[in-house]
Amino acid sequence: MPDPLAVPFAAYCNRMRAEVEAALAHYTNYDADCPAYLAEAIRHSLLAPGKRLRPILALTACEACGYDFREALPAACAVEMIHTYSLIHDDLPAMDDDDLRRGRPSCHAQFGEATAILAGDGLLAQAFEVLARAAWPAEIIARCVAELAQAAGPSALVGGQEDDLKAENQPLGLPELERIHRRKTGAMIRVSLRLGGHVGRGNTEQIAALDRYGEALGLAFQIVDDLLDLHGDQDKMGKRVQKDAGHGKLTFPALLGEEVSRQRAGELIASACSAVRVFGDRAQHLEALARFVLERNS
Ligand code: GRG
Repeated sequence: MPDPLAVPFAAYCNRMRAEVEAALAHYTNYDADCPAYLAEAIRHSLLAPGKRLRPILALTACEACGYDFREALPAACAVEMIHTYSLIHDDLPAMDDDDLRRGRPSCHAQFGEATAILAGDGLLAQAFEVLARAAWPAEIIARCVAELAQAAGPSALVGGQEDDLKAENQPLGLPELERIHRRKTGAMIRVSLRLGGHVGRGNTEQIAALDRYGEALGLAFQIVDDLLDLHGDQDKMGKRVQKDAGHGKLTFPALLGEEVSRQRAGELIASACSAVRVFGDRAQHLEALARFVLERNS
C-alpha cells in the first residue's frame, strides 16, 4: 500500500469514498426477511452519490492516530447510515418537504412516505448493529455506541432538528442559531471524528484535538451550507437551493451578512486546523478536509 500521506488529496478522498461505498453496499445486502421494496428504498438513499464527508472524517481521524483507516470502516458506515436516515426524514413533508436529494428524487418522493419513514428507521437501527458487531475490543465498541447514540439523540441531532423546526419565522440571535447548528449539524461531524479516534486508539490529547477540530468544522460546514443555499448550483448540490428564506429559516448570512459569514467560516477552519497540529505530519489530510469544507460547491 502506498504511504497514505504521499497520495494527492483528491485521490485520497476518491479511495476513501470507494471503500465506504463498497462497505455500504455490502451492509445493504439484506436477507429475505427484509422486504425487497424497503431494501430498494434504503439503497436508493444510502448508495446515492453523497459526499461521504462524515465517513471520510472518521477514517481520516483513525489514520491520524496511526492506525490503518480500514479498521474504522464500520464506524464510517454507521455515521453515514445515521446521516442518511436524518436526510430521509428531513425531506419528509412534515419536516423540510423536499423532493430532491443527492441528485435523485428524495426517498418519499420515490417510494412513498410510509416506506421512507421505515427506510430511515431501518438505517437508524442498523447503524448500531454495525458498531456492535465490529471486530474491536468491547470497550471501544461500547464507547462508540454510547457516543453515536448521544450524538444522534434528543440532546443533539434530534433536539437540534426539533428546535430548528420550531424556530421558523422566530426572531433568533447568534447564540440560539449556533446552539441549533451545534446539535443539528455539528454533533454528527464531531462524533464521526471521535469514533475514528477511538478506533485508532487515540489518547486523551488526540481525542480532545479531534473534538475541537470537529466542533469548529461543524459550524463552518453549516455556514457554508447557508451560503450555498443562497448561491449554490442545484445540479452540483443535488438538492434544491434557495429554500431557507421560503421556510422562514434564520441563517448565518441573513443574520451576519454574507461577507462576515464567509470570514467567520474562514476563522473556524483556521482554528480547526490549529487544533490538529498535535498530529504533526499526520494532520495533513484533516487540514485538507477542512479546506475542502470551506471551498466546496456541493
Ligand atoms: C430528521 C433527525 C433529523 C434530523 C435532520 C440532516 C438534517 C437534520 C437536516 C438536513 C438539512 C440541512 C441542510 C442540514 C444542514 C447540514 C447538512 C446535514 C447538510 C447535508 O449534508 P451533506 O452536504 O450531504 O454532507 P451529503 O448528501 O453530501 O451527504
